[in-house]
Amino acid sequence: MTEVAGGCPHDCPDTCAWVATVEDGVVRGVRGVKAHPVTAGHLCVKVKDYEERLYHPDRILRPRIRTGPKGTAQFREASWDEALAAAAEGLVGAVDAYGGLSVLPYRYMGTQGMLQGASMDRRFFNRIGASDLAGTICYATGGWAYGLTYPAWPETDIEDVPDAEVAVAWGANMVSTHLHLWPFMTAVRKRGGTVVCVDPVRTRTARAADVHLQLRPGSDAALALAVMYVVFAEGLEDAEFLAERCVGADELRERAAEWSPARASAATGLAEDDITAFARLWGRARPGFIKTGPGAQRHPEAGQAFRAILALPAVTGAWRFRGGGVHVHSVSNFSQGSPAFVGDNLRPPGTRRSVNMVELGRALAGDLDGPPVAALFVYDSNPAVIAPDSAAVRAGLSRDDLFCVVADQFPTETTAYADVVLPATTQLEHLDVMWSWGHRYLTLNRPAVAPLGESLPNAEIFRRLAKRMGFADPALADTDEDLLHQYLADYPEQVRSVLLERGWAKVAPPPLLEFARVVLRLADPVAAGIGLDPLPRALDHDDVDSVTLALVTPKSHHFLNSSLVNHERLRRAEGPPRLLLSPTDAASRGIDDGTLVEVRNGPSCVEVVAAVSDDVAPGTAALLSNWWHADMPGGSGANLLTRQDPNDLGGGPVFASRVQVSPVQLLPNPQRSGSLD
Ligand SMILES: Nc1nc2c(c(=O)[nH]1)N[C@H]1C(S)=C(S)[C@@H](COP(=O)(O)OP(=O)(O)OC[C@H]3O[C@@H](n4cnc5c(=O)[nH]c(N)nc54)[C@H](O)[C@@H]3O)O[C@H]1N2
Ligand SMILES: Nc1nc2c(c(=O)[nH]1)N[C@H]1C(S)=C(S)[C@@H](COP(=O)(O)OP(=O)(O)OC[C@H]3O[C@@H](n4cnc5c(=O)[nH]c(N)nc54)[C@H](O)[C@@H]3O)O[C@H]1N2
Ligand code: SF4
Ligand SMILES: [Mo]
Repeated sequence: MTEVAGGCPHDCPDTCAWVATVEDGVVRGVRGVKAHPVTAGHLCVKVKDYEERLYHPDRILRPRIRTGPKGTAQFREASWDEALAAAAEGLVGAVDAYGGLSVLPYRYMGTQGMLQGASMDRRFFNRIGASDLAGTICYATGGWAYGLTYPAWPETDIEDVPDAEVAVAWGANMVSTHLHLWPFMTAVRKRGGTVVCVDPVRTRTARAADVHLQLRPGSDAALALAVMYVVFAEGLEDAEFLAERCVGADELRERAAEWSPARASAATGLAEDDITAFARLWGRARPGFIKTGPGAQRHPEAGQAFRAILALPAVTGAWRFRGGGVHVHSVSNFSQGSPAFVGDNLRPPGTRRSVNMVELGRALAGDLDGPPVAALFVYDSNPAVIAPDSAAVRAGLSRDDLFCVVADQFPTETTAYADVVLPATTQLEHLDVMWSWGHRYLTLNRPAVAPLGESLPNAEIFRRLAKRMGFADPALADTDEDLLHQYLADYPEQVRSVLLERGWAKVAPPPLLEFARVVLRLADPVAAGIGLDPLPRALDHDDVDSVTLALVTPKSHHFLNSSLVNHERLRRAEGPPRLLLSPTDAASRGIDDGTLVEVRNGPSCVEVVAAVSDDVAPGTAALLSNWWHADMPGGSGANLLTRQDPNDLGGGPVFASRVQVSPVQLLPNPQRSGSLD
């Protein structure tokens, strides 16, 4: 029996360190590493039996070539030689006809590893001169808002949170999505502190918190400004911190003065007294800490909402104290690969083009400056399910004149459209190194077993493809070990040696500009330059109709985006897809618990069974993501109801919409299917 140190590859802020146990070349199990200060030896329900993913019967273990119409998932198996030849021919065909920019890589964080997620692939697409993909789909809006408000200022280290007095999960369902932060949040109770959850849904986190503020989706800015109203009105602000460290404090105070708890109550649906009580709690906390999740970024005005939330720790000077402040993500502690690492120097001279991944449907429809997308290469992502406006995405993927390669470990609703499918390895079969967006540890993952079947690590797939296409650049031949050492060169020797020896190592935050000179921007002229009100602004609720409901599409407890939805154990644990509806909204529509309902946004219609409960307030509905379309009664999932228009900051997605909900008429009706094709 041998033990191999590694870490969870999934797009989760925790990046748990694990050890795989291997016997006779077979992985018997994985378990968490107890000594890790954050992940502490506990793997979540999704990953604790990860050998199931490695040996899952659906794994793609040989290349496949399409034999039927796109979308029908009809393939024959092929050799790597044949598959690489076909992939190279398709890519060269696109480049010859329209230039490199007509090739679009589509990837996200199927794996968070640098080697299999952002190394040889980047070099390869740079060498081709492909379009760039703007990776906006998750955290762009919060990241931008943080950068605008706190230029060069590190996020609060989550290990310090127990020293706070109030810990707020603001649009963050961490008991499901960031499990290893939760003990640090609840530790504030040891000092008599309070855990608050701000969320339209009574999630697992809301239930476990001391206070739940169940606001309307998209109304966070009104709540945050009203908190500031009370803080300023009652003299709870840190005037010295505001004067010394912040620009725009006076303007912000004036803006906040427009948002009395009464006005915010009308906008948010919260009781006035609850808003005032929260404001006092926040204003008196020494200090307060806020964790914002990506979930609250899914709205048209989310950028402004985030700027308002992010101002709260500045107004009370929470940053002066250990554990105080805010955590959007911790990515800036890590290298994202130097320009040489990602192969910027390999790119042929000429123009670049950035395509917003949120607008994939439009890009595939030709709604772009410059050449059309003639070739699409998808890896580490499942856009047919996870990208907004699935109808447009699937129409684009169906184009006969689009050449499409998809590399994945499993058949997905995206591989169904591929001309060539390439089999990828899992984390237990390849080398990788992972940064984290929740904590400050790098994690090394060594392969526990050799690749199953003919599957290959992404980096090897791109190495082979580069060779097949005749690219002679030495950087395109670097091995995974070379890539690892090149990446680690961005860290101090001490981090490198600890990582290589122990499997995980804490990195120091980037050096601050001289701390005393750092200025927080509560009012921001840069914001005006990108079309935003320079001050965080909120909206009243008065222009909203009473017929439609605000739909949110948060994460499922047992899945990781659209990954793991194909695992029977997790599907059983999760139970079938459900639309959460309040008893009031259900009764007024003649809907009972268990009724099959249709959820409509304009012409788009999704069918799902209703779950009637107080977990959502009247006016809100929630459909957990990301079930695959085929898992839904009408054949379409949540993203049929979402639209491609980005929100107000950073090109982020709007995974929310206003929907009409009604019982499905059980009479035969050929138009009731939500099918996309
Ligand atoms: N189990 C599980 N864990 C995951 C994932 C998963 O799919 N499943 N996905 C991973 C990824 S990629 C990400 S980005 C993170 C996401 O982590 P979270 O942001 O915690 O997850 P979400 O469920 O998207 O959103 C959090 C909460 O925001 C609420 N919300 C929606 N709209 C608003 C709003 O306008 N205001 C406020 N205050 N709250 C709002 C939702 O009801 C939801 O409960 O989780 C990661 N971890
Ligand atoms: N409606 C709605 N839509 C959403 C969200 C939402 O809250 N609501 N959340 C959004 C968010 S926050 C995110 S981050 C995105 C996530 O969207 P994606 O990043 O696309 O995540 P997944 O759905 O998990 O798909 C990842 C795919 O990568 C594959 N994969 C994993 N490892 C490897 C590998 O090593 N090599 C290769 N070639 N493939 C691999 C997996 O098998 C899987 O099919 O979804 C977004 N979509
Ligand atoms: S999904 Fe997150 S919590 Fe679960 S094992 Fe992976 S990193 Fe840890
Ligand atoms: Mo995400």
